[in-house]
Amino acid sequence: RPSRIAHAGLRQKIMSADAAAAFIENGDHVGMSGFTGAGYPKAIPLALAQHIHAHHDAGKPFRIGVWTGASTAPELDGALATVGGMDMRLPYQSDPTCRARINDGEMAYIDIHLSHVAQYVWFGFLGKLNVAVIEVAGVLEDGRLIPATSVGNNKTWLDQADKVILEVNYGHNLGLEGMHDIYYGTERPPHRKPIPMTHAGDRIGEPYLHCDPSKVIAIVETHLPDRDTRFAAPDEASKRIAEHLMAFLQEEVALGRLPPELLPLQSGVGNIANAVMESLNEGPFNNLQGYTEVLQDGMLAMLESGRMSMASATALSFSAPVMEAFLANIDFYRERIVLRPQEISNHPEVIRRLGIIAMNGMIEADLYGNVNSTHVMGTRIMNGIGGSGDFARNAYLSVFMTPSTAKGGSISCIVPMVSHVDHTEHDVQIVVTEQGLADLRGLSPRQRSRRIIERCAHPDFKPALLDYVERSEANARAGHAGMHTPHLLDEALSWHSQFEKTGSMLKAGEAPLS
Ligand code: 0RQ
Repeated sequence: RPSRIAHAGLRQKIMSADAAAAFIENGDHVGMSGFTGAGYPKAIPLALAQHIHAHHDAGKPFRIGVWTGASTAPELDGALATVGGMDMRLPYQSDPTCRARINDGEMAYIDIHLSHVAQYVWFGFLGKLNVAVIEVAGVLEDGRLIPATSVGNNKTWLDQADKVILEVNYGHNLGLEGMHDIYYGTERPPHRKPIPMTHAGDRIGEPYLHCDPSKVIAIVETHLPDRDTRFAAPDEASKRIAEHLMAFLQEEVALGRLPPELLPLQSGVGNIANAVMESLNEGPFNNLQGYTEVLQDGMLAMLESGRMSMASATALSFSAPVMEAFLANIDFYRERIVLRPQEISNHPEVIRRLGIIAMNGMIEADLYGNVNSTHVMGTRIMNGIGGSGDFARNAYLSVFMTPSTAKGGSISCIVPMVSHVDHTEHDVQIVVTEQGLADLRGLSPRQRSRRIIERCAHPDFKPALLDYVERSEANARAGHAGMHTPHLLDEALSWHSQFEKTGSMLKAGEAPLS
């Protein structure tokens, strides 16, 4: 096969994954590529996990800090978490082993807004980045890099790290070349300039990543596929959520609050978000645009059908069959997809200017519209906030979706008070469950509580929620608390504590807890 490393000097740096991994030292901060299972290094993290394992076997300490774009895959997060090789992980993960280690207290995790990560590193907030490990599709003659299926924080890692290790993955289709738009105009304050973007599809940068060849200490050649991100066929609850949302969007168009082609769409991770995209593909809107961070199967289908004219993202996270269809038609998609660094795909300035419709999943919402996206029962991390906060706070419309119950109906996803807050009442406009949609715009807290219970709560939990609200208000009227956001402080989190004790929230509030 012809070499994908056109730079003669860099060709001298080719070595095995094992030899490359040996450059990474105990205590290093390592910036790895990868965003929602796309474009992450595959051979080096596996080799590194073996090195770490061997050190631990010999009684020697070896743990590193791992910074990425977002979630990766078993070869990276899974392998390093399994050997206890990470002392710090940021900014987002979704790997089961990694999650278990964090929740067991064996490794630290910092859950950061995805748009913040690059600038935190430029500002020096996270300390020195020692090594960058970046997967790319190829290296040009002058040392610039052809990005792979995600951009994430790669520009920043390449710029900020002392040493660079590249994985050149021949499995990535070279038709990706030209799909990326790497913007090099971001400065540190006080020298920042407006980001020159007024449409979701604007190209404001260049198709390649800059890389100082003198920093490259190793190159590993691979031929390995990205994670196969499978989506479940939409279930009844997802279909109902999508229906409520479609009806709402049509009404907003009828009221003149949205143009007929809507505004650029952001769609979160997971099955529900994917199901909503599938519904949008069935009509009635045309000429849609995407301005999102992850392009999943659902949005690609909209590009294919012509329902969506273009989409901007930072990563391609497809199931294997959809990836195959994408590659078979890559020239078509190159005209319609722009892949950007995550500091731009998730930039508050751009999101506010374009007027994004943000649609994200959640774990629970409370009566007043606060949303928990990250913690089960307030203490156990699920994935992380990801980009949901970047979008929710700055969106034209911010929508949060969940089935009304979880775990076979034993948990209400509408609770008196959320057990952890990611998105405050100020950043949440629309809450949707399969029961219905609550439009919270222009409502005071007490109005919101009634609307959320009426529209979104499951019938099994409605009476107890209403009872909680009424008793909270009575308590406030009696002068024991405030009427602005009434709560019974002793009871506000009792649904969660009851779940922890009994495995169910059903009958919460009916009997005092022992
Ligand atoms: O657990 O898999 O063990 O059954 O949470 O729940 O209903 O499958 O929903 O796949 O849409 O994920 C918030 C996690 C929802 C996701 C979250 C349990 C439930 C199940 C998953 P099991 P579902 P989804 C851009 C945007 C934050 C990041 C983000 C997420 C599991 O949307 O990570 O938005 N969001 N990024 O059983 C206990 C509850 C529960 C509950 C659900 N109330 N209590 N468990 N579950 N509700 C993309 C990026 O940023 C990269």
